[in-house]
Amino acid sequence: MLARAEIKPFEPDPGNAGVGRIDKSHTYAYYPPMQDITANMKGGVMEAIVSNAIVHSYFKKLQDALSLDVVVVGGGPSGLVASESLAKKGFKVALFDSKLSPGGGMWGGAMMFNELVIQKEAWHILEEFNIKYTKISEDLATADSIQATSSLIYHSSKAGVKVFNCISVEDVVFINNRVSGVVINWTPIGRLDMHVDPLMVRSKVVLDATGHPSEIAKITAQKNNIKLNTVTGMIMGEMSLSIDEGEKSTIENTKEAYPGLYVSGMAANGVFGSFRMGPIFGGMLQSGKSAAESIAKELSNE
Ligand code: 48F
Repeated sequence: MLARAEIKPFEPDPGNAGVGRIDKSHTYAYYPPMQDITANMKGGVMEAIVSNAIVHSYFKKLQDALSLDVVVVGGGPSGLVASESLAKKGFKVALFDSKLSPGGGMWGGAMMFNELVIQKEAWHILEEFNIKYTKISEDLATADSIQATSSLIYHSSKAGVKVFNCISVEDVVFINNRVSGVVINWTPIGRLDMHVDPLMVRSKVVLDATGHPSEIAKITAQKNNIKLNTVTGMIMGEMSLSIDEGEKSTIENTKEAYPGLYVSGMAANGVFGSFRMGPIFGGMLQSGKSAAESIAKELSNE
């Protein structure tokens, strides 16, 4: 191991291993180099190479995501569209989803009938993501939920979003009255109620796209004795089902809920108090776009 005095700081280069500098007094190891761990091995070389490759690539990806422009929490339709759009605008974005398969409530269509309904206003987003749709009227179309969900995930990753599955955001980083990142842990650790401390990811903005539970806004409000940008200053709560109202307000409610914290999709209606809408997804897709635009505007004005 290098003694502290031997560490010579230099600017981090994402392609290379070495030592980077955080500030005047802190240096850190940057991407430990891929070691040749097979040198003295007799047989079993492939097993070592495969493990080595996965560990090395994963940690490179994770280390690259420790300081970001935007963390998106939740890989449902609104989070996926928002993250893709922000990455395409050139922002550094990671998306964390607690499940093995991101996609949220989109896979299952309605009652597991795997078809979705999407309004005309969002057809351009389907086209952008290369999702086939079938018009059923002048204003409505259906799409296969498997194709739609997988396409959103694929294009979000392809645009440069670092997508992490099986990781839950359990809290936010809260600095100087601003949400400044997230606190993450493996989902099974929470489910098994294991007492294991988390890791932190810093970001300029966090987007709560956790769907119905509005988990990130809820925990931020509960823990920090703050007032959200809602009428009451608190979480207003989701209302019963009303498609037209719910769809319209999802887009209107996609906005900043607290400095550093935006909400989209069903989380937006949960925080600002509006209706659910069931298996119609145009509002979710448009909400993702709208979240990306507002966040990009804030970050560009910095
Ligand atoms: O619920 P979800 O699909 O969010 P959305 O974008 O879309 C809502 C629709 O699916 C549907 C609807 C449309 O008409 O009403 O419900 O608002 O996806 C939310 C994602 O967030 C993940 C969860 O696994 C899901 O994939 N998630 C929730 N809490 C956390 C989380 C958390 N604490 N950490 C990480 N991921």
